[in-house]
Amino acid sequence: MVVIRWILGQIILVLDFLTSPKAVVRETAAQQAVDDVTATMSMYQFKTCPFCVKVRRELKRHALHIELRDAKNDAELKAELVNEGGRHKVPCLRIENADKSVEWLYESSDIIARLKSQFKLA
Ligand SMILES: N[C@@H](CCC(=O)N[C@@H](CS)C(=O)NCC(=O)O)C(=O)O
Repeated sequence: MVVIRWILGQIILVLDFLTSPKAVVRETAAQQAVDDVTATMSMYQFKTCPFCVKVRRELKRHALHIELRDAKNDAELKAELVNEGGRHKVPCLRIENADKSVEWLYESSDIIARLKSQFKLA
């Protein structure tokens, strides 16, 4: 089972690499404005999780530079996700608001919808 899962993971990574979307190019000031906001976000993820790949592709497509945190192999990050986010499930987007409150957003589709709405993306 572990071997099959590993093989499937590698296939996902190869397909993702081969079909990787092209990133949008913004003017420097516009990209900086987006980067300033995405600097307050991080995404807890597993490298080969298909739902994480789905979100990572959207991040790349829209040039959203969000820190990726390995919640599978890094015990500290995994504990952070479970204790603060509430579940060991990925992907999960951590958003630090201006008032320092923190949102933990689970579900790949909800994460993508939130980013599209926040950055007014098509
Ligand atoms: N419906 C969820 C599915 C996410 C999901 O099933 N993630 C798996 C990894 S692919 C997970 O976190 N499993 C928990 C675990 O392995 O501990 C989404 O779209 O984000």
